[in-house]
Amino acid sequence: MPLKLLAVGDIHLGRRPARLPHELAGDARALGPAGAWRRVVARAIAEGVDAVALAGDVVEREDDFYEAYRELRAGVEELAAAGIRVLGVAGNHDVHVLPRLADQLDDFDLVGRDGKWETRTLEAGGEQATLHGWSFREARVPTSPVAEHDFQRGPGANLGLLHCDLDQRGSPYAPVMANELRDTGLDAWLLGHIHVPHALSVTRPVGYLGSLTGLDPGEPGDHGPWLITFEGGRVQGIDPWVLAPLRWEPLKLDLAELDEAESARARLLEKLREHDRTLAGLAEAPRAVGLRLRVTGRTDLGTEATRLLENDLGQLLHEGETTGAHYFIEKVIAETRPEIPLHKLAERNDPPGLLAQRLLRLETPHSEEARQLIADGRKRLDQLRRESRWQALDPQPLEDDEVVDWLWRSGTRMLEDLLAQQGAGE
Ligand SMILES: [Mn+2]
Repeated sequence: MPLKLLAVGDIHLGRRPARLPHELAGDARALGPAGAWRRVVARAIAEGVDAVALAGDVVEREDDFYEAYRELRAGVEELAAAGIRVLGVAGNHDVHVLPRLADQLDDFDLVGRDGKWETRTLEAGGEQATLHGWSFREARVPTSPVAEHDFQRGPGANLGLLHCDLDQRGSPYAPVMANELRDTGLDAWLLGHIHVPHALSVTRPVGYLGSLTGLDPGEPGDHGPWLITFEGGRVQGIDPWVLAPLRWEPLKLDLAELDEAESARARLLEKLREHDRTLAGLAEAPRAVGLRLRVTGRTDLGTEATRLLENDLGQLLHEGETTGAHYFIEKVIAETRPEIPLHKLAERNDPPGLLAQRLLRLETPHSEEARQLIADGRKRLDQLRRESRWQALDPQPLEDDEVVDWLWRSGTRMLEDLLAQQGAGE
């Protein structure tokens, strides 16, 4: 019988998902980290794992003590009652609150308290494994916790559980280089901190578990815990259990040759039916899916269709036939292009021609000409964002693709308007 450990990345209990449509807002807790944690507990028990390990940032903020306490206690008690051990290390978000929680919860074992490495022996059905763990002792740790430590192997396969900033020299969050981890001689390293999961596998057993659930639209795709199995003193399997109750999904909707703007919605539904079938293969299907919709294709109805889809923001669109998941649009990114070929227009020297030439440059965003255009666009956008009335929104720095998106949107709209004006004058 293999030994089964369920490894859980950053949970961030206490955080609520933002941008939920009105009808799901009352469900925010069940859709967020707390709901994801409950799914972990239920499935760990159903699948009969031997231990659950938490890689830090279990709690969002130091003052989320009570909510985290309720959720963590409920889960830990259920797991303990089923004979499942629960271990964890503290990260930079829960450096004080996680040890305090551990003091309250007899069945939660905090490993590596106060920045001192500790080991635990896991055991089941004659199989053993050794877990090495280290916990943050203060919110900022500018040195590598691995560098000065001499790792002594314990029984069975040996794995490290650590919250750290991988390959970010100079980071204040326990910077660790990949070669340092390799040099420890352990068989696997399960890491917390970065929310994008690595493609972990038996041949690539070192990396980030990823956040347990996508905490915002910037954390799209698969999220969940990982099942680590040990047999014959070795790591035998590393498998993701994608089970987050809320999933953020980038989706491309091609509107080429649209007959009327309204048909964009039918195309979207068609696409969602197809997409829903692919989600049926996950360990547990999401209850809600937030779409970042990228509308593409050459159509003169792009602007109108985009406005229609933008009107659908904040509404439930569809209940997946296969999974029952509720779909909603979180954001529409307009990338449709006018039906008139830009290349042909770009040969002209009138205003539409000049505009077409600039839009074409955006097709190769790394070219020198495009970079100049993006830099100019960013300057203009930053000026707007600095105006005092927007300050309360605390704007994040603009990504290149957001600038490109804005240029596309305004440029193609303007081009459509220019061409419409010319058409009217003829
Ligand atoms: Mn985190």
